[in-house]
Parts: sequence; structure tokens; C-alpha cells
Amino acid sequence: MTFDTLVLERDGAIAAITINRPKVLNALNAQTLDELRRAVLDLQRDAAIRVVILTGAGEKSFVAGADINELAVQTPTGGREHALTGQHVFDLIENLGKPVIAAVNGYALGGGCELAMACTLRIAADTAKLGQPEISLGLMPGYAGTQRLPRLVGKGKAMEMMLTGAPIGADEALRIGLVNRVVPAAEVMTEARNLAAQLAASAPVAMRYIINAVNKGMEMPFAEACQYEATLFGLVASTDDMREGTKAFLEKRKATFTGR
Ligand code: CO8
Repeated sequence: MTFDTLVLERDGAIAAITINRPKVLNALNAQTLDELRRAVLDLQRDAAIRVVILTGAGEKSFVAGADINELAVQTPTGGREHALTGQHVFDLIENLGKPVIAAVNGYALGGGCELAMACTLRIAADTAKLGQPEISLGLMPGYAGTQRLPRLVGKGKAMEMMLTGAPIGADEALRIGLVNRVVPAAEVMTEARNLAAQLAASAPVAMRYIINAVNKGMEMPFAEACQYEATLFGLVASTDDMREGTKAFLEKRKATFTGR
């Protein structure tokens, strides 16, 4: 599988996708979105891959948004289709069934912030700037930012960020829960790889069900979501990894998970 606008690397159980359009600060055009869709589906099918890292090429930017050259000439129907396409790709990332870690190495603006939010976890460089500046272009978020941002940081802060369009720094993003960790810029990939290695050693079926229970459960009434959780718990109780994890604890040794 070849790509023009991103780089896909595999290293054991960890894959890394790098959005690779540094001349435009890794802005997402239609081709990038499509390549991202293909890369993500490929990684979903690859049982050897347990964790994915997503980052941007260069030192300045994760993703500086949707490509404004394309937005400037969009039509109403085209704009709707474009938004739906982006939402579909980001849904695939959110529901990949394996953790996706965003290594936010710089600007995560507009579609870039929305992409980071679709990831399971976010590690930000201390130099990162995150925000939804669409309003300053006479636009609004269209890759589900109006939905994921309030779910992550609460309605009030999300409204403020989207209505003012003002980006926030990494420390503020950490404070409001938009990112999980902040590290010095030079260490963002190391931190992401260390976290990925830790997660890759965990039980993958349990991890898949946790991600699924959180994502699907947040869309359900509480009691229904608890029923759903219990069903997944029943399924996880059928795995070799559950037997190994509990046995290893009782035998005071480290568990070795096989993914079965
Ligand atoms: N699209 C296209 N080109 C871009 C983008 C972008 N989003 N961001 C930066 N670039 C280009 C610049 O035009 C510039 O190109 P050139 O060298 O040819 O002039 C190059 O990247 C470098 O950028 P700057 O010179 O501007 O770099 P600075 O360090 O001065 O500034 C900023 C960096 C602050 C990040 C600045 O580039 C900026 O404000 N970028 C735009 C950020 C933005 O508004 N993003 C949101 C876009 S809208 C969006 O994402 C909507 C998503 C939902 C779409 C739904 C479907 C319809």
C-alpha cells in the first residue's frame, strides 16, 4: 500500500502514521483523508498491530486543519459530502478497536484538533497549540468537533473555544482535559512510543472492549450502557488472557497476554 501524503510505519506491534504535508503544516486535503481512511482500515485488519500512533511531519505542526484551498471553493452539497467523509474517517479512528495515540507535535487546529480528539489518547508537546479557529474563516467545525469537544472538555469551554476561535496552549489543554499528557517538544514521540509499548503489552481483547464500552456507552442511557458493559464483561471472561491475567496475579508473576 503506497501513500503520497502520509507515511505508515510498522515496528512490531506498534504502527505510526505521519501526516506528511509539512509545506502546508500537514493540512488535510481530500487525498490525505482518503489515504488516512485506507491506512486505518489496513491497520484495523492487521492483527499483529495492537497500538497506533498518529502524528504530523516536521516540528511545527500536527495538523493545521482542513486544507483551506479546498474549503475556499466548496459548494453547499460538496461541503456536506466533505464533512461526512471526514466524519466517517474520524469515526474509523475512534472505533478502530485498538488505542490510537495522537502525538500532538505542534499546531492542532480545526480539523487537526478534531483529528486529535478522534484518537483514543493525546500526548501534546509543550509548544502545541490546539483550537477550533473555523469561526474566523466564516466556518464551523465539520469533522464532528461540535460533538467531540463538549464531550471532552464540557459545554462551556467548548462553546468558548469554538465561538472565539482562539487557540489554547498545551498546559491549558491539559488542565481542561483536552490532552492526557504534556511533555517537552523533543520528547513527544518518545513518550508516545513508551505509552504505546505499555499498551501493546496489555490484553488486546479487553482493551478493545473498554474502548467500545466507552464509545458506545456514552451514546446510550446509563442503565442500557451498564447492560452493554456487562455483556462485554461476559465476553472478556471467555478469553485466555482473562485466565492468564488472573492466574498470573495469584501466582505473583507477570502476565503474558496472547490476544486470545
Ligand atoms: N490549509 C491550507 N494551507 C495551510 C493551512 C491550512 N489549514 N494552514 C497553513 N497552511 C499553509 C499556509 O498557507 C502557508 O503556505 P505558504 O507557505 O504557501 O504561504 C504554510 O502552510 C505555512 O503557514 P504560515 O506561513 O501561515 O505559518 P505560520 O507559522 O505563520 O502560522 C498558523 C501558522 C497559525 C497555523 C497558520 O498557518 C494558520 O492560521 N493556519 C490556518 C489554521 C486554520 O484556520 N485551520 C482551520 C482550517 S478550517 C478546518 O479545519 C475545518 C475542518 C472541518 C471541515 C469540514 C468539511 C467541510
